[in-house]
Amino acid sequence: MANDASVVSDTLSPAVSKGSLADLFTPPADSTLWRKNFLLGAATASYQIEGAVNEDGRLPSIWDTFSATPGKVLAGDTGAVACDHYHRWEADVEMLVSLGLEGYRLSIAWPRVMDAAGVPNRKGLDFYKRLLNRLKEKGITTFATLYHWDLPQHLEDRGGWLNRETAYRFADYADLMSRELAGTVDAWATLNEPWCSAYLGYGNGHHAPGLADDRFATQAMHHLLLAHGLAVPVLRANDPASQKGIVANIGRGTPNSDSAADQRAAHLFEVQHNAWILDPLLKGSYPQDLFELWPGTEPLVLDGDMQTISAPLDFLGINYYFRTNVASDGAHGFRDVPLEGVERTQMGWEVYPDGLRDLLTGFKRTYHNLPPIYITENGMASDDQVTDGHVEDTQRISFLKRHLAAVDQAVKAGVDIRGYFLWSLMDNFEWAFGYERRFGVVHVDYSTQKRTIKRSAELVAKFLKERKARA
Ligand code: IFM
Repeated sequence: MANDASVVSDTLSPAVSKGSLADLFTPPADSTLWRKNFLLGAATASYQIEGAVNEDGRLPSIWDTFSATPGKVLAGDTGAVACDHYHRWEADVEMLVSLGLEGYRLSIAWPRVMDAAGVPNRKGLDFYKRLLNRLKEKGITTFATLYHWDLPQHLEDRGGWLNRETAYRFADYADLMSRELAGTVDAWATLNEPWCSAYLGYGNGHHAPGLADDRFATQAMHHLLLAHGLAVPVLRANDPASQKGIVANIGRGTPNSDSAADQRAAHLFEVQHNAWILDPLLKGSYPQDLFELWPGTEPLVLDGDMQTISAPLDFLGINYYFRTNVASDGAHGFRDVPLEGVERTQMGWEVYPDGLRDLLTGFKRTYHNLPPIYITENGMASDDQVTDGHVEDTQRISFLKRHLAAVDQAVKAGVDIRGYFLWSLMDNFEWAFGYERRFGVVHVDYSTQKRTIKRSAELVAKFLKERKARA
């Protein structure tokens, strides 16, 4: 099906060529960004863009169930149609190529490629084969995430991530995908943001499957990480030439005062958001402070699990969005103390690029075996409107420039960062916030599926073109 995307032409729109907006984005001459081998790409995820939830044998996922439950998603939105990427993928790839982006991070929908008995669904597999082959033909570096939250509902019906068996089913799924897609994927990420799957899905219920118990969160996290650890050797065996890693969302917590209690609160915030994932992966143990925060929530860990989970990684994907200012809650934990007068995005998230730099340099100090890093997501939501065919997303342009500068500072401080993916290529289904929050560098009109390149994407394209010309 044809797409109505207006792709970037050789002539930039007048506002960009005038220079002022371009200057808002262009990195300084000594920036790492100018290095040709620093990968710049964009990211998406299956449930957020594909739609076609009932086509070609796709089975229901937990997000189909959750979004169909009244009150769970803003305005009752669902991913049933989303960006209709399942039908428009060819034009979407053309759009990505026209922007000069060098990398594309996508995810595979588990319920599209395998049935409850583990039998492959050829039609679903063919979709990803066509897509990945086309990306390779176009010279795009491909990052494929196996699990970006769309668990098959039949697995949730048997306990989902609370059931240890799900980790073994995930390894079977990784086996199928890496046998079928070997050679078309440059980098495999097992999981996207296990913190969100575990905590938002099973700890506070804001995401599918909507359960709320801290004990569930820690057990679900353990099974997610076990699934990751079981999948890594399978991916290595089936597709040795590719990189294997995992994607973690990280959060910066800063203390509301110099008091020891608030300092401790900020530390615990980062334990809950970062060490909970990174310690088991990189140290082979859970941070004990986590169980001080949530007494009695130690997950059931069997002999050998931590060794499985801490299998060496080729890369670590890092997703960063904002910081949280916290104070002691007067007991063992922390509470958010939102700062006033700071810049925020449409999500209400504070714009805080230094947090990205500080976390990255901190990880380098903490984890001696820190693998090479890709920033697998960074970006912001704004209430973007199309006016006279253009979208002036000025705040995003400045946001990207400042976060890319933070990445550059971290590289210069010695952190091995190999690339950066914009979140997101296009506006999409933002989970519990539905379609209201727009994270794309391309605008999507959901009533017509028309794509409009936003000014931010034009500037990224302009920069990439200049970088290519200089190489
Ligand atoms: O849209 C999400 C994405 O799926 C996972 N990381 C955060 C993004 C913005 O909330």
